[in-house]
Amino acid sequence: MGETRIGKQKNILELAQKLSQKTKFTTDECKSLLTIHQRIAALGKVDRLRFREVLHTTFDITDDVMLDRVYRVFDYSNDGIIDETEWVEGVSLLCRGTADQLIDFCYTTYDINGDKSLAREELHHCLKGSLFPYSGVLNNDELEEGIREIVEIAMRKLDVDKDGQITQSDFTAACHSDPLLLQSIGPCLPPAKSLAAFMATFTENYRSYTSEWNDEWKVNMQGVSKKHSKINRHKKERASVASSSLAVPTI
Ligand SMILES: [Ca+2]
Ligand SMILES: [Ca+2]
Repeated sequence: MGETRIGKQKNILELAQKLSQKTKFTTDECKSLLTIHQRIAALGKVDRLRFREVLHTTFDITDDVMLDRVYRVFDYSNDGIIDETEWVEGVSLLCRGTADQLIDFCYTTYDINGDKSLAREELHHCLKGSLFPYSGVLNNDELEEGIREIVEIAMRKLDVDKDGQITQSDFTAACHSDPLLLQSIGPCLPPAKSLAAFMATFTENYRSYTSEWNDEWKVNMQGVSKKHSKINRHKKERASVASSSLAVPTI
């Protein structure tokens, strides 16, 4: 029994070291995340339903359509299970992704058929969750009209070159000019407060959930450095921890 346990710990350490080179987490942080994954998996395989629960309770993603979409993006091997690697890589992106990585994540979430273009049907599918709270108030026709209106607003805002489809470069350009457009097709990222609460369970280097987080993010979007803020000091500490412990530059 003892040997098996030691063997398991060795495997976790090796995997954590490997993942620390592919993500923005240190080996210790990866180990903690792998332990969290083990706890989730101890209750049953981490399939769609279980992972939706995790996204809902831990990351406070509540939109029904977005829960499924985010699960699909995490499960990039497309085998119906969120394995340890998919878990750590996905969480790394949510917790420490750059502005461009987050834009890419949101775009992939919205691009249901994966053809690198967002059509009206995809917007319609993603945005219908936003009107669920009104399903008892509005009748079906009113709901449908409401969704169609929101789709048209999104098209106007995001189809920058006005060719009738939202390409990734349209979306990226739109988000850089207005960061609030990032989740305009559906709330697929955890609120900063939930993210900070989750990160506080396994690392000291996490974003504060004060309004400064949003400021930092907006500055990051514009590629401007903001050296005086407390958050940026955290960021620098984080970067130095990362560069001292990672052999390969993180993604
Ligand atoms: Ca998978
Ligand atoms: Ca598409």
